[in-house]
Amino acid sequence: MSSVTVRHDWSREQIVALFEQPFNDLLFEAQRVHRQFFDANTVQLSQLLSIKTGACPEDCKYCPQSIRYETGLEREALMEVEDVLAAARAAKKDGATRFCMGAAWRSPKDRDIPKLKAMIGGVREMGLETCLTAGMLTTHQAQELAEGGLDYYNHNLDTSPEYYGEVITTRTYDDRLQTLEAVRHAGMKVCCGGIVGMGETRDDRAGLLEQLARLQPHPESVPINNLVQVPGTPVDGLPPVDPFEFVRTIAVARILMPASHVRLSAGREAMNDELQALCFLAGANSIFYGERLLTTENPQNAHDRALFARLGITAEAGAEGAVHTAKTCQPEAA
Ligand code: SAM
Ligand code: DTB
Ligand code: SF4
Repeated sequence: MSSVTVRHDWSREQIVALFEQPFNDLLFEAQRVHRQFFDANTVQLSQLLSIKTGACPEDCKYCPQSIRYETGLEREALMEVEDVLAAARAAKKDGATRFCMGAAWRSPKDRDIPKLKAMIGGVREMGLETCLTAGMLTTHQAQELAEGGLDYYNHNLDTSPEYYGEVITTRTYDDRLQTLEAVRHAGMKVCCGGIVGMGETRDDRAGLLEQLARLQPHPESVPINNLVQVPGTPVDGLPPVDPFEFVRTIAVARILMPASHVRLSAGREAMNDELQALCFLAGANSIFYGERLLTTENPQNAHDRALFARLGITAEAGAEGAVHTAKTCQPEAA
């Protein structure tokens, strides 16, 4: 069996050719790659918290938090540090190893940085990995956050460069790449992925993965979101992507970025257990855990624990070795 090397030069044609393989061949290859870099039965658990909700000036067509769409979401100011830390404590108790704080901003204001640093420092002291997603960053802001102990910054490319203009007009693809560059420059780990199901073509999905695989180094964490359709957003009501095409997207991400954690991200609430199991088989080895994403629902913890137990999956140990093993998670019904 040939060993896998980490490459940054995949062409669009090569990536499309991976997508076009028979499903079984693609999953077999993804699983082969996965096993060279990871324990195939371990999944990392990240928990999200919306620390500042709604009224975002950007026009991302998928997002319930944009002020431009009537989604019925109540706007909320930046949370208090103590409330964020209480949520992080609960997430840790439930077994999450990374706590991801999300703010509905175009970019943070410099005056917000000290409060964000206090949140980051407090979460880190609990032994959780820290992640923030708060829009575009300047080089200086990225450095400040890194000094505050931020492990990961999440900033997605969302889709291919060609389709991007159909989804967002208030910031460019290049703006996003610049923020990713600032994050890297400051020495933080990159969490960067995209969304499937916004009316894009397979070529666009290949284009997104091509851009991600071109990043040097690859993002350590690659969230693949299945669009959560929210009434009031312009993409609500689009035909959902064929579930097998979603699994293919995960498998191709795994093959292109063999050493990265590929996260089966938003959209699990609308998936059955069998589809999620196929995503794990395709090489997904991280999920958002906890009953809420940012503003929409996610599966119940008990359900996820039961699914892990049925599949013999173990949650990845955190820095302090906190684990929820398949052995300790009993299925709801044997
Ligand atoms: N405002 C910041 C930004 O956009 O850079 C951070 C928060 S934003 C909600 C983080 C990511 O969530 C987006 O880039 C997008 O990929 C994802 N997202 C937002 N709404 C979604 C939806 N309805 N379905 C799936 N993913 C979504
Ligand atoms: C990511 O790629 N997905 C997460 C996280 N990064 C911030 C957000 C998903 C949001 C889904 C819609 C919502 O709950 O508002
Ligand atoms: Fe704002 Fe982020 Fe939503 Fe875009 S994805 S509208 S930037 S919160």
